[in-house]
Amino acid sequence: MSQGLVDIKNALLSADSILIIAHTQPDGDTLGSCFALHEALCSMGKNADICCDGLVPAKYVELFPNDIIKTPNAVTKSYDTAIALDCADKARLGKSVKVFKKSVKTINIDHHITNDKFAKTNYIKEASSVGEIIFELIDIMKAQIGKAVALYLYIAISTDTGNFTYSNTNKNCLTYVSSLVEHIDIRAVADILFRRRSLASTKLIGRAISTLELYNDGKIASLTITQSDLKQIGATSADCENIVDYAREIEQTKVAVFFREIPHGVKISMRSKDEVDVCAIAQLFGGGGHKNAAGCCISGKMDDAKKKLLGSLMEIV
Ligand SMILES: [Mn+2]
Repeated sequence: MSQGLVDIKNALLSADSILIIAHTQPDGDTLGSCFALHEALCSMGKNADICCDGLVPAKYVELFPNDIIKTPNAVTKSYDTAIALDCADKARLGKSVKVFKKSVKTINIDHHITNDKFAKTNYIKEASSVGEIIFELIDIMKAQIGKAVALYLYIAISTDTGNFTYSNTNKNCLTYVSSLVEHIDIRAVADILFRRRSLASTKLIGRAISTLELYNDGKIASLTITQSDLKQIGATSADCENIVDYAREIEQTKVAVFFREIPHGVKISMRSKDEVDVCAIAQLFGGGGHKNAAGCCISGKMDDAKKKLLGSLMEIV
């Protein structure tokens, strides 16, 4: 048992009021972790709230009771303890940073090894997800794991591991999830998380695939969406998420690129396989990311942006 987590358990169980903070542009891990901890603390009679500078994404709305989350502006009282979950740095708190700073005790639980330890108490551990760490914390707290906690932890762990397929999927998280499944209808939840999309994003995938272009013997595959595509289909930028994967999944693709027209320029998402470093290419254009997943923006017209980016890519692939 980790002493760091025991200290956090003691801090939470002796706190008068606790504010749990999710990161901006919240994802399944930060939301699932916040709601699981909130539910566990409330079940033990603690006074806890959740705060987030950002809306719950449409696809998660039915999984999380929306009236529990407070926006930073709606937080009027002060909490003696604030705990940030899945935030690699203070900037990820967004406007919630002002309520975080007001608390006497601040705690930061995260699984990004780049975390800059911005709180007074920091617990940074390499784990599949923060959900995995919250499972351990709830276990140490000896809180009951019922339907709600099981659902939230499953959402956190399954989304951050790409439905248990990414390289961060480990024995720990699979063991924990195996003890959660008796409480949840895994097929129904997985349907919502992984096998359902809006009509607009379905139409957008079709439009994007119809623009497929191949370069360097198919090692580079690109997809393109313009603002008029979005308008015609009635889709939003949120519907463009993961479109690049349709190019990445082609057998011979080494680098997949998704070009999306934005006001005054082009937003570019890149995915690569193996040793191809698309982060280095993104950095040439002022962007960044990881070796196999990176992005940047290029101002100006679509044709010029494509020419510039593909030109650089063709030199390395
Ligand atoms: Mn995470």
